[in-house]
Amino acid sequence: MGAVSRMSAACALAVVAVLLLISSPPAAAAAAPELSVDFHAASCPQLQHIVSYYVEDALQREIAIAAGLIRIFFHDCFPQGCDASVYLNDTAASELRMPPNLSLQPKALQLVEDIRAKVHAACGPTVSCADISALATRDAVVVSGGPSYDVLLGRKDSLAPAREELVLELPSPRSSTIKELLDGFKNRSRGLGEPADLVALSGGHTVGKASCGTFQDRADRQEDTFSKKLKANCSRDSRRLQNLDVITPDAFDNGYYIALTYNQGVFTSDMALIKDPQTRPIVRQYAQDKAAFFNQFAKSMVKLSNVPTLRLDDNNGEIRRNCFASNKAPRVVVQDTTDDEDEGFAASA
Ligand SMILES: *[C@@H]1O[C@H](CO)[C@@H](O)[C@H](O)[C@H]1NC(C)=O
Ligand SMILES: *[C@@H]1O[C@H](CO)[C@@H](O)[C@H](O)[C@H]1NC(C)=O
Ligand SMILES: *[C@@H]1O[C@H](CO)[C@@H](O)[C@H](O)[C@H]1NC(C)=O
Ligand SMILES: CC(=O)N[C@H]1CO[C@H](CO)[C@@H](O)[C@@H]1O
Repeated sequence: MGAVSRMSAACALAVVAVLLLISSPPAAAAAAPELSVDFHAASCPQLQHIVSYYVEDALQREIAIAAGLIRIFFHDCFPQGCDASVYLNDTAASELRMPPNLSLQPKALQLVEDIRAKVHAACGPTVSCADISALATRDAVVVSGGPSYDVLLGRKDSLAPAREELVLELPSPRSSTIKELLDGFKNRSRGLGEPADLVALSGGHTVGKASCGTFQDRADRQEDTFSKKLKANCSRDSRRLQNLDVITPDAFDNGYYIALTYNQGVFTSDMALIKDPQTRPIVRQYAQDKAAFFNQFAKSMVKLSNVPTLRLDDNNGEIRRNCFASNKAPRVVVQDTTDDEDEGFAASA
């Protein structure tokens, strides 16, 4: 990820910018409702270059943003499908104010909004915050050393935050039973109910950090040397951030699973993975075989991005002009139109 690839990305952007000047932008074609990898190929050919350029640039300055993006994506997609509902922070019902948010990283949220502004400047308002968040997350996984995977595009942004009951189904780091965790993962047809999905997606912790409050239950149990160290470190500095992968905190690799085989999991939910006979063999497999983890992580991320839309507006949302706020006033009634594919454009007029 050195100067060369940054330069070629910059050149690609320059070339695209020139092309844009000499060709008129494509008409706002009616979008097909099906998601596809090349959904924006005609309307925003430079999309993937723009996203990867700015993600790489941000991660070179601060690698911790990778964990922030992965976590935000999970919190966005898990409750009601990937719709950038978690980004809305201009309403009292904002998901960012709900307990499971565990302080989503403001810098990572802001990065997606900054990239949205670049994409819309280049292509017009044709790409949703949900699509940009999905691409930025995939790029963050790759830049930090993890596997690549295809991202299906063409999603709309929600008009409102997710319902609290759905947000509260996000897995709790204090959860000690695999059954409880799996129940949430497979509930509401989320399609993440295979134990391997739970184990592989927990592997996102390979680059994660957590504040003392989120693992205080484990630290307070003082059940082993590791929990005593966690407690001692938090007593010294309660505002410290604990690495969730204590072996290779900044690299996307299988260090998290290796640490688990030594019972060095930070959350109670991490420890559940190595204690339960259903998930323990999978943890051991990933600890020995990074490729097996990468293979399943890529599959499970695709499944996560396909969690069905549980919104009242189905996928007839909008293309937000600002990821933090809906284009419409809050409380707007979703119109029942026959030509609803372009609602995002209509809404902006
Ligand atoms: C929304 O979040 C962004 C990023 O953290 C922040 O810059 C902005 O001030 C927030 N807006 C509100 C109304 O809280
Ligand atoms: C599963 O969904 C039902 C509603 O369909 C809800 O009442 C229940 O709390 C959910 N369970 C979990 C573990 O998320
Ligand atoms: C506790 O802090 C020490 C000193 O900063 C550090 O070396 C150690 O890795 C920390 N323990 C854990 C479990 O992270
Ligand atoms: C970033 C953010 O808004 N974090 C909030 C998450 O929710 C807790 C309480 O549920 C708030 O205290 C945080 O400010």
